[in-house]
Amino acid sequence: MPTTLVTGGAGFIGSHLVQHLLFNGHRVIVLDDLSMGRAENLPRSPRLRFVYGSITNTPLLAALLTSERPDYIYHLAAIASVAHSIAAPAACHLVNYSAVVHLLQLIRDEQLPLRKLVFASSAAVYGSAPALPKTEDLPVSPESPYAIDKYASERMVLAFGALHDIPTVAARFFNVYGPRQNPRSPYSGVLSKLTAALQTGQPFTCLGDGEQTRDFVYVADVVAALVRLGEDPAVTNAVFNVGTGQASSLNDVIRLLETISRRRLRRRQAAARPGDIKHSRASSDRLQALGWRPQYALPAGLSAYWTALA
Ligand code: NAD
Ligand code: UD2
Repeated sequence: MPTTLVTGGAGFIGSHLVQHLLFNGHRVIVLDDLSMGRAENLPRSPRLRFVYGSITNTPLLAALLTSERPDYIYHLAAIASVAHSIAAPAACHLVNYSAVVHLLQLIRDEQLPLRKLVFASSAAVYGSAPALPKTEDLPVSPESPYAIDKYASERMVLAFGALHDIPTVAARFFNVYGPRQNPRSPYSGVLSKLTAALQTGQPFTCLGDGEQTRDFVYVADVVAALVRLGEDPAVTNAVFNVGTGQASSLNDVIRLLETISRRRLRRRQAAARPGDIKHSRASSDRLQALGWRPQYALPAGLSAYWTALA
């Protein structure tokens, strides 16, 4: 039975990954400080061990790695907010970069027989350059402390892996959506805000004309991508976009959600966010070459999301 450590496993994407791994027979260790995640997000299972703590607590991390000697590590824990990283760059850097370096050093020093370290990166590394679709070999342009830390971590993970023969991979997520995404922060994913507005009848504020486009990828497809990247031994020392390859405008999303929910959105208009990217779309060719295909086109993903919320 493989043992798998998921940092940030009580969060949005992490909790779906944990559920999938348990279903597929893994023993799963979750390390999460519950700063954004929730213990209730985690399924109950005798094969799940939840460790409450921070990835910046190096002695805790060392003890965990020594005692559990995981076969796989999915490193998802991060302060996943661009706004927070701008407000508190030093504190975010400790979580979003320094902890990654400590993790790598511990993996080497403990001589873990690791089958894969999967690092959760972000499409934010591409910045606001207009080229579309975003292919992995485009020049990056990280424009916030969050994006800079993600890019630096990616490079460190891949370079350190190559230096010490540790199999690694970095996954650049595009706009992930689905159940358990927390709508509370002003910078939460737009889909969590839209569904919350439809559920409560509260107004949704559209920032800009709604014609901005994003590559919205359903969380189950992200989990399938992560597991494929984690468990394919031929995949190592590489970066992969995780997106569908299709872009949809906010206006399209709103129309679809209104149809699916049979509710009418109360919509307010406000100015676009300063520096907002107008269009974003992944090239997912590299991931698709491994046999991964998105199973949820936007209407199917939005339906699954809305049904799960009911
Ligand atoms: P999330 O906030 O729901 O999950 C992150 C988890 O990490 C949370 O459970 C949080 O409590 C935990 N965490 C934060 N700081 C920690 C610390 N110091 N120690 C231990 N745990 C800590 O966010 P998510 O959307 O599930 O994101 C998962 C990963 O994917 C993150 O690395 C994020 O940067 C990346 N990502 C997400 C998206 C997206 O669209 N959701 C896009 C690009 C990248
Ligand atoms: C995503 C990431 C962000 C960063 C960025 C880099 C998420 C949740 N955010 O931001 O962390 O990596 O990409 O490019 O994955 N909007 C509204 N009303 C709202 C909220 C949002 O109109 O209440 C708009 C927003 O202005 C944007 C679009 O919806 O044009 C998508 O917003 P988002 O925050 O979900 O995602 P994005 O791509 O801006």
